[in-house]
Amino acid sequence: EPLDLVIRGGTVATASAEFKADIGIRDGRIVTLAVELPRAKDEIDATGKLVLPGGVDAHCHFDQPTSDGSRMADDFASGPLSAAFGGTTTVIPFACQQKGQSLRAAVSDYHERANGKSVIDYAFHLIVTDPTEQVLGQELPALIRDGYSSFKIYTTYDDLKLDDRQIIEVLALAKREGALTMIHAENSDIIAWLTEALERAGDTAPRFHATARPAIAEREATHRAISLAEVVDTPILVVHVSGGEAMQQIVTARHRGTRVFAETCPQYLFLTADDLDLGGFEGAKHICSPPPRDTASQESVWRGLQDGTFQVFSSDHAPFRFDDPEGKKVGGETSGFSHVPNGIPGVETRLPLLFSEGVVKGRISLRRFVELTSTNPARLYGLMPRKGTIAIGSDADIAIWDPQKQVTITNDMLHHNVDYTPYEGRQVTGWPEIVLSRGAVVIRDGECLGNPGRGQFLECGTPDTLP
Ligand code: DUC
Ligand code: ZN
Ligand code: ZN
Ligand code: ZN
Repeated sequence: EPLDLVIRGGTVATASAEFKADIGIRDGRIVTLAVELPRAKDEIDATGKLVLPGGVDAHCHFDQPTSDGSRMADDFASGPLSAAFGGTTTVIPFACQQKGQSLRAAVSDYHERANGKSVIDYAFHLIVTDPTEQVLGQELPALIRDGYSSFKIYTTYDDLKLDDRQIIEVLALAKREGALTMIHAENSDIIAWLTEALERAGDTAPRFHATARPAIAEREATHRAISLAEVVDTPILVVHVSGGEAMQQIVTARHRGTRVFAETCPQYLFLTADDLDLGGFEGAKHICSPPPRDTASQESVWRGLQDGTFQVFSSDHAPFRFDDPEGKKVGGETSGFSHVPNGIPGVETRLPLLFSEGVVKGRISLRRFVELTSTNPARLYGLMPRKGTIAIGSDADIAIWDPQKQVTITNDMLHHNVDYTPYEGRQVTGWPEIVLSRGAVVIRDGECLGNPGRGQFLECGTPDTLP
């Protein structure tokens, strides 16, 4: 049977190997890998290029309602489109339960939001904010079996956070049902107390967001989350880890034998708290939680990417426009940092930033890059072997990467609906040239060739949390 497509002459990289091979694709899947394949109906010349499994962005927020009157700028069309332009072929955004809402209702709501829009495949993590008896006893176990096998819980934000008892109940359920719990770890009361003190003193400029959410608040909640997971004896994944203090809790726990996984994001490599201090309200562009810290933290995070402390590198794309009363300015420019929606865009720049500063500059290997950005998230969230690798039988989700291309990042070249990028003016080496989703070219030379809605919903299987 003839092949639909051959990707010829490139250097294939997976999490475990780099080799020259042609890739044969039929019906959207990789069916052969060989040194020299016969001609196919369609051919892509990848000579001089890297052929990588498309990125899996396991932490991004699209069209997620907020409680402060703000609105996310990206929906399930623009978010995945922007991801695809940056070499990502699978996104795992969140379906967030509102307090008082059934989890099932939340899931159908997000399916409606996503239906017919995405250009690439997507799954959902749940966000559990209201672990009632109904949710823990019936809804969540059924949803886990239906392909929603990971969920996030919060230790902060009044409308999202769980107390320790609730966290234990949720973790016990994750253990029983074989799900993976992701934890946002920041001590809510420390933040509230510091915020009130800052506001009383009139210190409400954007940079005080970082003062109000110090590393110690993250360290304490990370320690506590790990302790609760140890009591239950179940794995957890700590999301958006910002620096050395929280990392130390994770490393120490792992030495005790706890299965604690960790994620970090571009903002902790490329921004510091000084980026919240740009004069006037400008710094609000970089308000996210946990906040970016200092250059020593950036170095710690790089070390963690090198030494295996981190398994996953995600964007935490949380898109709010800057110059917009439904964005960063929802509370007005003078009402202070505590009224600014938390989050920054980054779904399109995630891979180029890590490739350029990590692989090109020799901080991490190409294999490690693939592992952190594609293979590990696919594995941990139950999408392997369909996603996250280049192997026979896997979906032909592939980024053909030009490792030499020089790009100056500017917001007008990006495809999100946000009116700024935190990385404006930054020079990078390496950018995806062609992106395939299930064997179809969706991006070529800066053009989208895939229709919105061609992306499919993915049911996630059991998370692979073995060490
Ligand atoms: N946590 C996230 O994961 N994203 C945006 C804001 C936050 O606190
Ligand atoms: Zn979070
Ligand atoms: Zn403690
Ligand atoms: Zn997030």
